Amino acid sequence: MQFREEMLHCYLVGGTQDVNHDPKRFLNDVSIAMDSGITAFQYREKGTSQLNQERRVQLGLKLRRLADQHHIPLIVDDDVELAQAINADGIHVGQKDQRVEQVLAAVGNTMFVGYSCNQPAQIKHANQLPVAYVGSGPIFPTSSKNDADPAMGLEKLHELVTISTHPIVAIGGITEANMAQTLAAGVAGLSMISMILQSADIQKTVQHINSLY
Ligand code: 3NM
Repeated sequence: MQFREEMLHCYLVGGTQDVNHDPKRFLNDVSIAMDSGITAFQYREKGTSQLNQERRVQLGLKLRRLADQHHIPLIVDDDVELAQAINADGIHVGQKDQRVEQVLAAVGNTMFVGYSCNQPAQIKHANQLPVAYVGSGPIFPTSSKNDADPAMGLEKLHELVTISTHPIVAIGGITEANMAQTLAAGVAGLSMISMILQSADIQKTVQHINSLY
């Protein structure tokens, strides 16, 4: 699937570690989020995850079918082998992951690449690369990522937006209370784990996010 900037509008990230290590609940919640209108999904099996690579591929293939049914892109976090095994549309690479140049070379034009940048120098580096989008965060404090950097706040986010030639999706601590201000910093979209996966009403939350556009 070809990358389009609108895919960043309501970009859900998640893995089984975000739903009490319960793969059934994970697939069910992701499916509800897709039915409700998320515009992209990133499979991020991280940290305390107990799933081995074989189970990641099995789960990833189910996510592939769900994403196809909903015509939204499936993106894999930091694992070229898994992304290729499940025919992902995109791959997301962080600063602490495999080098972005290596990933770009490995996937060629079979997948689009997203890249995490939260410093001006990193954005300038990304400007030189054929990445599809940049993810910047954390904007606010978050408990969903163990090794997250300190929260940057909205002024710094806006500074990054002014430097980047790629569309930026904001991530980290985004809630229904701060999402409108975050979007007003000039980003192309909002990315979140807990606002959606911990929501008491996933459909209502996704619709609320999409009402900003
Ligand atoms: N990446 P929540 S923050 C996956 O700063 C991830 O790059 C981040 O979770 C970054 O929406 C983050 O629950 C966690 O705060 C986002």
